[in-house]
Amino acid sequence: MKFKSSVAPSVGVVLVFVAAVSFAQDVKTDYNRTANFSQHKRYSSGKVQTNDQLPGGRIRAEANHAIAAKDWSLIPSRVDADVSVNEATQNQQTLDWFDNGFGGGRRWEGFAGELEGADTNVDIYKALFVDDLFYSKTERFIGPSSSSDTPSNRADMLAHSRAAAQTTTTTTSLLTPVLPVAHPCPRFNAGSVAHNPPALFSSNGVLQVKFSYQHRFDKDGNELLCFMTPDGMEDPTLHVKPGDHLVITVTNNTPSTPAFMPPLKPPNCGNPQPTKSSINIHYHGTNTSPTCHQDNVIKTVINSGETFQYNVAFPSDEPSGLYWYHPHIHMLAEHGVQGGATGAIIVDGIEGQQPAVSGLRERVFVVRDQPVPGNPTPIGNIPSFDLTLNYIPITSPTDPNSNNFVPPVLRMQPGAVEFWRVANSTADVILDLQYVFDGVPQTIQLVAVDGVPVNSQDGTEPGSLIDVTHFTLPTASRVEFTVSAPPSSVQLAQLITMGINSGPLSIYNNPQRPLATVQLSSEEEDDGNGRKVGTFSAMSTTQKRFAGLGSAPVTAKRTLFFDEIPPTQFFMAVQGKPKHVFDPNAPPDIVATQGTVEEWTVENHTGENHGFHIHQVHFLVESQNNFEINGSEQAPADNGQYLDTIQVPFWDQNPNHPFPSVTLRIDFRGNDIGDFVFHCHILSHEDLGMMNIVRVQTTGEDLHNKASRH
Ligand SMILES: [Cu+2]
Repeated sequence: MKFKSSVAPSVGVVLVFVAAVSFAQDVKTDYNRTANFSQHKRYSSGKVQTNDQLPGGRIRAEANHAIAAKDWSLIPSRVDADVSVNEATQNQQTLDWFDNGFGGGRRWEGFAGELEGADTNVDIYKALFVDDLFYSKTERFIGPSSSSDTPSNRADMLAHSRAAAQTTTTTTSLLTPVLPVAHPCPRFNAGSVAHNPPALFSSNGVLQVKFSYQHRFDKDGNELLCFMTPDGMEDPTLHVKPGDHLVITVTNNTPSTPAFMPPLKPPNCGNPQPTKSSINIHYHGTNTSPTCHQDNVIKTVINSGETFQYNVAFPSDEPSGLYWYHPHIHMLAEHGVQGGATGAIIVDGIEGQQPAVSGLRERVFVVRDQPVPGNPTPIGNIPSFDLTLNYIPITSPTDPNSNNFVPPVLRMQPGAVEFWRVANSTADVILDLQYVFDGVPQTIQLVAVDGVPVNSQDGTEPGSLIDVTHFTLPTASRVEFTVSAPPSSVQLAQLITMGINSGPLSIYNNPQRPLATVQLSSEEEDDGNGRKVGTFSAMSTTQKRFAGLGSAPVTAKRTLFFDEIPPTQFFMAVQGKPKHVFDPNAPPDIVATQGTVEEWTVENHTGENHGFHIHQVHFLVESQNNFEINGSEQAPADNGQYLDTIQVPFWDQNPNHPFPSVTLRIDFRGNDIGDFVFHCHILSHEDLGMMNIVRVQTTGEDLHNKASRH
């Protein structure tokens, strides 16, 4: 049987064919995918493939919702675990699904293309199988797998959609919409010279920002998303000071789309009904409040045509460093972040905590990910996702054995020492940064991790820098460090990310690749956004939000763990509670008391890497456990620092090996009370349910609740 792609029929032919297959129309009706049908290809076998250009997360999210909402169990559990022993059966099942209807998306294309050679490359097959299996089933979820429940479900969704369209909160109606701007979401060509993103600075304690949330499609059919200011800045870096208010008025100027999940229960924040074009903004890493109009992601929904205002109060003890903002609608997080609607936040004044960076040239590098053009099979040097640096793509080779990556160019003056501030703003790509001269790793000096200057909270002032030769940067983490320009004798100086082993059950291929090539240039570069760190005048004594965390008494110890029933159900589980995919309407699995410190051990029970992130607070990393026995290395320099995101690498599946874990002190001593989330920050996993809620309440609330229960 050969499914090799050879025919690219006209749109008309495809639509006729689609109409002949009954559930294809249901897909159209329910999910407004008409535009994507023009992408269908026919294979010589006469089967049709939905070469759906939507990124994977959105489709997966739909399937996940369908499963949760309808209690379907169409996907065999743990299918990936026995692919190798039961391959013939799985092969046949997959082919049956393919024969029965639509394969679901670009991964199917890869699968079909590989099918002829599948026998000779079990690894490729296995890697693709999990995703393809899922995608093929996804289409069945969306189609009428049961003739009785689908129409009522569709009616429910349309009803939700209509209700949503009529809902206008008092808050939104009083605000003046931010008008869309022309030519949104511009992007650079490969090989461009890297400059800092545009930047906005607070004054008199406030940074006022207007954002028009917009989109467009690139030449490969991928949706690009961005926050544009009225004067045309794209996702600018937002500079604030401790104690400032960040006031963002944002209008969602993307097209209206149908509801895709049940409405959120009150209390709501904005629209109660999520749609596929909903937006909100998370202020990642900031120690701000999880209440509505601040850093609330669970209930904040801003739909097409709606305007919403944030007023985020940064605490006066916020450490200086690099944070970032990104959309955080559950099930759409991967799509929003890979679309590029993300930017840096800098709490200024780091020279007061790390005088070593006083007056240095500052570079802000926002590293994002996006689909590889043409969606080739990820293998060898062909990654699962391309990276970009400040919107300059790092193009990948088309030959898996080639090393022909094209990185951006970075111009440095000879002899310069610079301060580099790197945000891993990818959805799914773990980075392991290294600065390399002619193949030799250079020592870089760590200044801050996840927005907190290293050794600044408990150590003697000033916080001493940490020398490392590489740094593991999980998705959503930030690292800030100083580097020196290469001597003129160096032929090739690059910032690279080393390859990542994501684990035996991971679908992601993360090869080593360059992020930027340094060119010496004698000209002082001023691109209008270039900027130097402030000049040191006095040590800051007020930015010790986390001081004393290591010696504070621990009031509760908990064990949490990552678990999966791949390919669709991902869990951020709390030991002692039933594990479940994320439900925004569910009560929190952890209730903590304001003013306390807890110790959480977070285990990985799966065969792929995850990254633990908690909103609103940071944690002190006490230890990284059982990494080596499972085939991973501990992240250098993380122990003893205050992070908001940390990688927990894969369990190697050997039942004699203990699970890899991290032990963290979680700091609930701050001002922030309410419900907020902790989750895997590989966003495809978060979209599939790997998220949970913690409630921080005051002692009084705690007593009241106990009294009312008994
Ligand atoms: Cu994960």
